[in-house]
Amino acid sequence: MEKSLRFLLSRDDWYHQRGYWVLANTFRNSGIEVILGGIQTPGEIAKTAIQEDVDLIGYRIMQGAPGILLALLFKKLQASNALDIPVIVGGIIPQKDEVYIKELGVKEVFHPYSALEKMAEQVKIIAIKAREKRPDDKYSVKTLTAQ
Ligand code: B12
Repeated sequence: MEKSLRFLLSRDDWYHQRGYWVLANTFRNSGIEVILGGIQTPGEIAKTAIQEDVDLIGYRIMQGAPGILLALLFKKLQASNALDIPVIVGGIIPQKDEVYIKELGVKEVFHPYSALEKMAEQVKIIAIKAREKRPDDKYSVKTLTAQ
């Protein structure tokens, strides 16, 4: 049986919403099931991701502290044995922070003017690879194909 990819999209900021909605729409149009987390703390993101059994977490960060937020998120995921859920990040991410958050475990960072359809294809590959590596009993469905 095939299960479509499920992504959680969360953000840290009330003011800059446009990129978040544009991206949610792009992912949906490319066949991804999108869970809209809205504005969430790292702890809330980890909890929602596990409850909703998602294949990927997308976190939009605008407010200048990506290192702190992501260190917390990975800590929460680790505490729940859920580090196998890949995390991608978008928004305004300074270069020095990008290096650090990738060291923490972020799979990809998307900046302003990233091409939307290309992003969707890239993140699907990240999510599929991660799902293939998960233990069989962690998710009920084992196979899927990119749409
Ligand atoms: C429109 C805009 C606003 C609007 C937002 C309207 C809305 N509803 O979204 C308003 C007027 C509210 C606004 C306010 C402010 N803004 Co403003 N704003 C912008 C602007 C011009 C465009 C943002 C935008 O919508 N782009 C279009 C979307 C589609 O693209 P995007 O957001 O870049 O998203 C791309 C990627 O980031 C990524 N992505 C986006 N979301 C996600 C989510 C996930 C999960 C993933 C994986 C990827 C991803 O994919 C997209 C694909 O290309 C940018 C400058 C710029 N050119 O980027 C400044 C900018 C973001 N704003 C900025 C600032 C400083 C502010 C203010 C603080 C200004 C002020 N002093 O009041 C306030 C915020 C107030 C506050 N308390 O926080 C700075 C941010 C600097 C920073 N964080 O380091 C910028 C970069 C301008 C600048 N050069 O200084 N802003």
